[in-house]
Amino acid sequence: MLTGTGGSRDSSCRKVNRAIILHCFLFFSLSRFPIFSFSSFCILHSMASIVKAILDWLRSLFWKEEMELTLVGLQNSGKTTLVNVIASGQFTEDMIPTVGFNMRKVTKGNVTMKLWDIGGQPRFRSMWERYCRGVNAIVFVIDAADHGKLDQARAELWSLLEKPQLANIPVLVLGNKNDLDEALTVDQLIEAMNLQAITSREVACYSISAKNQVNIDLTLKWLIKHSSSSSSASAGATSSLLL
Ligand SMILES: Nc1nc2c(ncn2[C@@H]2O[C@H](COP(=O)(O)OP(=O)(O)OP(=O)(O)O)[C@@H](O)[C@H]2O)c(=O)[nH]1
Ligand SMILES: [Mg+2]
Repeated sequence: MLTGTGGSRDSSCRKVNRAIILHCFLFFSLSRFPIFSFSSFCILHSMASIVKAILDWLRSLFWKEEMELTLVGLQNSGKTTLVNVIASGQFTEDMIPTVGFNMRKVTKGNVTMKLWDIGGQPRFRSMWERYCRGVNAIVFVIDAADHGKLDQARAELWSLLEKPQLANIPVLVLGNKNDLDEALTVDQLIEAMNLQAITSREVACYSISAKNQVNIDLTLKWLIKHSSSSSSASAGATSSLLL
């Protein structure tokens, strides 16, 4: 099932409509009573906003979330670059291929993400499954501009997803390097990776550029949605497939 951005826009419109109706109802109900004037309505409204702000602040103090994610994908696809961009917002051109794995903890708001970044060279691929077990989500990064490696990327993705230990773990497929002219679009990537054929788990696919920081916020949003407390939430984005 394809879900579009329209879904999330509709829901925020509904929220705004509900808020307007609630405010009108409150105002007209209170104005029937002589002691409630427009100014008392405004005072009540500001008090409610202050209480809400205090509750939000208290919630942010006590509500902390931890999640684990594993990034896999062929060598040179941009996994380590993406982790650096998520962690520090910095793009570094000269990257050293990852030997084995890196682990990085990144905190975004109330969510602390433990990011396992595994080397993509053939000799490290046998480690992928082990590091993907039990994580909240698997992030499979593809160099969308490297057409020569797409078949290999698809084979590795499917081989990983067939592992029984990884059943049901949500997967985010990222077509990186969309700043390059030859990069596949998200629809081309969905087709090239045969993502429509995945029926037993949630899959989303975004086109990103770690270099130009394109769709990094969308990626983070999807990841945070899959932290343990909110893992039942569905991904609502242009290229999400809920299969
Ligand atoms: N043009 C472009 N280049 C990128 C982008 N992201 C990463 N790169 C470059 O791609 C190369 C490989 O990046 P890495 O992050 O080392 O790739 P990796 O997937 O971690 O590679 P391994 O550690 O060997 O598995 C580096 O030269 C990066 O600068 C991007 O969005 N656009
Ligand atoms: Mg790396």
